[in-house]
Amino acid sequence: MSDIKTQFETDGYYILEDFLSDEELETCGAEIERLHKLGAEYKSNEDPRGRSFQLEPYAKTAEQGGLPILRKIEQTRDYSDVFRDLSRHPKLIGVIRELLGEDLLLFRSTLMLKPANHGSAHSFHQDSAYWPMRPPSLVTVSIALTESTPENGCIQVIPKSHEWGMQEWGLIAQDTDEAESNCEDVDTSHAMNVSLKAGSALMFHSLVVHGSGPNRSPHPRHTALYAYFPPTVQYVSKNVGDKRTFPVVSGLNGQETATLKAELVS
Ligand SMILES: O=C(O)CCC(=O)C(=O)O
Repeated sequence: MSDIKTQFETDGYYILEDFLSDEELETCGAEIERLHKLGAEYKSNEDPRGRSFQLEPYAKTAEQGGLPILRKIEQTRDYSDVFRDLSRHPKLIGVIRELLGEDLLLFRSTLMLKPANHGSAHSFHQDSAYWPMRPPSLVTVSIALTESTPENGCIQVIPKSHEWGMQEWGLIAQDTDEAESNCEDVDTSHAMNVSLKAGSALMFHSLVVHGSGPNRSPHPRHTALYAYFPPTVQYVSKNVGDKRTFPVVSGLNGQETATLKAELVS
């Protein structure tokens, strides 16, 4: 087994340092600004695509620098070539292949934004508790597009918590100083801040308990979040006949997408 895989399986996470160049980071920064303008346009035209651009619920002002204050942008692959290409970045995919194998599908492509002085906290949770995918063994990647520190609300993880099994969580967006949990039984005393330089990425198992603090600093914290899974993970649903199409990012005979029929769950 590779060192990367051993570390990931033992601790539940792995940090890929410095894989993006300054030029790539600049491109992402400019794209984030373009997406804010696009989101503002969709919202003012009441275009349903505006729903992918979520306003920061705890913002203290309506706008910042003439742009809406966004908390996240869902399905960035649909709106941005830059973030579609980032989901397939060769250095990133090389590591994900070591963890999950050659055939890879993309479950999620999101931008998590914590604007300066505004970004709210995410209380502790496990991603798999919210995702209709079983077994719960996807890999989430959080790529720092700006420096990510405890002051601007970096991710916190509880090492080895992927071994705890799935728990129940609640609403996770909060305007609190601490990224506390809604799950009463969880011991967060071993939670650890994961500071990242811009251009580095945290990869973690979708059962790892994690959260993030608020951004009380004058520096934005922007991260691109992706989640990958191998074909051994199934899409599940309570509804007969449900199916869903996922982008393929590696292998699977080079096909662009794969449509998975849901396995029924009660
Ligand atoms: O990036 C963050 O602040 C946390 C995001 C997160 O935990 C999630 O979207 O599941």
